[in-house]
Amino acid sequence: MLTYVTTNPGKVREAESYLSAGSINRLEYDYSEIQSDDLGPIAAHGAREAYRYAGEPVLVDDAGLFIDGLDGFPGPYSSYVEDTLGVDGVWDAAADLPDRSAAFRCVLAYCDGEEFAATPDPIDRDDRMAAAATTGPDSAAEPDATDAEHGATDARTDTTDDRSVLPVKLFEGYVPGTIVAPRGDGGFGYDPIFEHNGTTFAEMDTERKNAVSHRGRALAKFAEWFAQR
Ligand code: ITT
Ligand code: NA
Repeated sequence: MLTYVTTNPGKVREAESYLSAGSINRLEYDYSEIQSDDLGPIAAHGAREAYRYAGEPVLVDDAGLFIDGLDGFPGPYSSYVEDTLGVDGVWDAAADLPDRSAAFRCVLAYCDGEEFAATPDPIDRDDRMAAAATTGPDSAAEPDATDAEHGATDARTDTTDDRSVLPVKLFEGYVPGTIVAPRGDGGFGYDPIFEHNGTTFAEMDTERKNAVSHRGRALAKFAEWFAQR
């Protein structure tokens, strides 16, 4: 049984739809989020913490909206910004940009306390990131540039605790789109202002969103890998 760790019911709805309901538990555990420009280290740190807490295989989901014309804002701060500026506030901030292109990103971090087999040659950027972020005790003891970039930074700073080097496997999904005036009442979060191929995510049902979304793509990679685990 796999435990999906999140305080966000919208994420669980999408994961259940993708992985089939009944195959995951939801654990509403608010792990600590480290400061980083990158979702990978945040998710990896969260997965280690959640695994220590739950003691069973966990999947942590860190996501964000990145608006090109605002230098990637709100990015890793998407949750905080939704709570403060709000979705309408983000639309206001983007409305006058000459170019309103944006992307959603999602990083799924899996931890079950075990090592992972060597990853085959990466086939795209997302897979390269997943491969680079698979860390064990050796990579944590001898950090390299890839490590520092992609996810094990927190493992090195927490040297008092051997368990901080728990291996974590990352799966990234990305979807490009455009920021638009809010439309639709499905989905959650920034879905009403994110348009993909003429339709906002809030105008799509869960299945249709999963077929193209950042989370759906990350879930697809995870499911393919997990089936062989
Ligand atoms: P957990 O950390 O407990 O999983 P959270 O909602 O705080 O829940 P994040 O830290 O990943 O999740 O913050 C992501 C922010 O981006 C948050 O404001 C979400 O509402 C929003 N978000 C994430 N995925 C989204 C999606 O598929 N569609 C719209 N908004 C999304
Ligand atoms: Na969060």
